[in-house]
Amino acid sequence: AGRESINTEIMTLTRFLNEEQTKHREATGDFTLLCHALQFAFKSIAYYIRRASLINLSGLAGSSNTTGDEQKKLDVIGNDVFTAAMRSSGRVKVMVSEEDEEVVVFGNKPNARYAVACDPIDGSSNLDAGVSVGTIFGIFRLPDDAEGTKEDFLRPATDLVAAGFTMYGASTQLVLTMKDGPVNGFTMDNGLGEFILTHPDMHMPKKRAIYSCNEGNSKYWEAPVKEWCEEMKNAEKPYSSRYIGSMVADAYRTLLYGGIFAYPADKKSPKGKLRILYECGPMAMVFENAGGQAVDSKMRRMMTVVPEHIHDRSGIFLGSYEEVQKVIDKHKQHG
Ligand code: AHM
Ligand code: MG
Repeated sequence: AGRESINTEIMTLTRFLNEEQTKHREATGDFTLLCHALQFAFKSIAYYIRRASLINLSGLAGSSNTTGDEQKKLDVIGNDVFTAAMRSSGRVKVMVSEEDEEVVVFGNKPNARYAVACDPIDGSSNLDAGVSVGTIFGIFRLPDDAEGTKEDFLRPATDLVAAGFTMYGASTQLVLTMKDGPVNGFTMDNGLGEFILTHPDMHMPKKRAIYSCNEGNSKYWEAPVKEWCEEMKNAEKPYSSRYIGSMVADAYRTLLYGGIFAYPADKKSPKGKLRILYECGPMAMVFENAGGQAVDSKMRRMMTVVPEHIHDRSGIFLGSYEEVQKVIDKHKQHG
């Protein structure tokens, strides 16, 4: 019988984080500890999503089971797991979650120097159908005298020290990038219970491949967006289209295969749908660091857009450098 070849030198996320820390002599280890807490949150959320239909977590929050126990919707569980992990890390001063109207302040622990923005389970309308969902996160380093308020988040994504997302799909994927750094992709090995570095230094294709947008909204789109989309369909070799309706899944595919993901602002949603702080900004950082581009519906670089409120929305075009450039050029033509 053939012996299984076993790689005993794998790069786990834990090892990766340790090696990153030793590269920075001034590092205190606080960021590494925060990442360990993130890692635990991802593992837990992945676990609960996999078990969801077995242990009856799907469906709406507030409904009760036969014994009258309160049932929590997965959205709520995801948020609770994430919040608990951030709190217990002792390194996070303040957090914004899509699930909470206000910022969550963890109090004045001496080593809490970070602010974390997250969408714990993005794409949750897909959950009950078993379609991939994920967690999106962005991390800011706070000044030493920061109080931990919502103002700490009203900054552009260029201020993020790290960002990324997970996708709970056929396997659990984690995409992580640091400021001006490479983009690294990890895959969860369920047997080991570890994220393994499977996609080091990701670079996305410069052009073509798949376009991804909700064309059901095209009636409401502005003229340049309509034209841009028509041109992809009428190209000599028309583009392929895929739309899952889970940003993490649509973005992950776009990152690997190339193309563009768009959720433009339109006549129905003049501000767009997706959130600047914990959807657009972190994704823009990942795509730029992988060689792509990201702009909002006014064709501003997404990473420079500053939200006025923590839950502000924006239109977004995100993808291969040249594919996003086509959208920008189309808008310029229209003046
Ligand atoms: P959510 O945060 O409420 O899950 O909404 C965000 C999701 C994204 O994952 C996805 O890109 C988009 O909404 C899909 O929207 P639509 O159903 O309008 O196409
Ligand atoms: Mg979301």
